[in-house]
Amino acid sequence: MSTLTVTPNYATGVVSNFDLFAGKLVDREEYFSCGHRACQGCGEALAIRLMCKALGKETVIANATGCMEVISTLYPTTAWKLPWIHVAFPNAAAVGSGVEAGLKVMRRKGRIPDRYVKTVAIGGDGGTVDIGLQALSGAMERGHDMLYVCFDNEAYMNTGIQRSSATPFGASTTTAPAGAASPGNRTWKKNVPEIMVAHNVPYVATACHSYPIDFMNKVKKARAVKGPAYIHCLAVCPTGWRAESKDCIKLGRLAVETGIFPLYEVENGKYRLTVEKPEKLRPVTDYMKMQGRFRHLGKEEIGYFQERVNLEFAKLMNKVECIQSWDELKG
Ligand SMILES: Cc1ncc(C[n+]2csc(CCOP(=O)(O)OP(=O)(O)O)c2C)c(N)n1
Ligand code: SF4
Repeated sequence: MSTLTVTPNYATGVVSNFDLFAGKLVDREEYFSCGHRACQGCGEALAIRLMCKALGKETVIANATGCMEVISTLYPTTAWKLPWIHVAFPNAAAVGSGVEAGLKVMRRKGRIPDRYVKTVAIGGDGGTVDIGLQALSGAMERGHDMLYVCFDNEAYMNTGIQRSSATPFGASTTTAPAGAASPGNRTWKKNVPEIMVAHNVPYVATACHSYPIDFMNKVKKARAVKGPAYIHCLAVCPTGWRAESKDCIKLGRLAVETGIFPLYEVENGKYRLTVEKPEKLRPVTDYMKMQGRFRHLGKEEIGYFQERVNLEFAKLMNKVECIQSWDELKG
């Protein structure tokens, strides 16, 4: 699969020449097979399938426990057609680092054929932004030739919809339930892509399965990086978001069109929006009203949410417009 240069038009949502090119350029091989046990309309399972197509078969995956591990490996079956290692909740990045280092040494000693195999560590938001953050930071800091992909469904879904530090403000979860005393989750989503940028890794991106070509291009780019790379993929979870399965793709698009989850990449320090910026962002209520987890919110909380989204989007645009790449800075 070569890199697709077609990009979706923000206003129309149309990928120009998609029919002409996509069928030829996207790998038809499935590396994450059907028959797994994900809920209907699971965005995370779709994202995994797309990621695997972009990675291709010379790949090893270390997968922290979470929905994707639970639904894909019910003994004695597996949905994985790539070498795959189940690891504990906190240590996908640590195990990925070990795999990468091990492969390198075994190649050097001639124990395995000298060919390039990409190591990829994956985890949910709980496994990444909370309990796996230390291992992730270590792997990035040590400079392993490894891609880490966080599949962010915005809570600990497989254990019963507990909040994580990636849960959006105001969402009702089982550990941050909305009620008379609380509007649901009280904190703002932790910005892990920005934490990864601060590690000075060569490639950081945000993505969503609702923009499949954009996502696959980013995975391919990250795969080609010799060194650490990080992709933060928003994964719609109809079950935990109290939304309809049929709205999975629409919700991913609305997250982007409202500015709640902008799609961008940071290549050698240079920020770039990867989906055309709309003239005006859609109101956050377009996104919220389709999800039961926000149903209880009043005018005041929605007003705060909108204000903060505007601010975060403006901060990002500042970076896109002003920050130079490392090479440009060297002069
Ligand atoms: C140290 C530790 N604490 C708790 C657990 C139990 N546990 C397994 S998966 C999980 C939640 C995973 O959430 P997330 O990473 O967001 O993935 P999701 O299920 O949402 O895809 C928890 C709490 C564990 N396995 N290890
Ligand atoms: S709970 Fe959510 S993330 Fe987990 S399998 Fe179901 S839809 Fe997918």
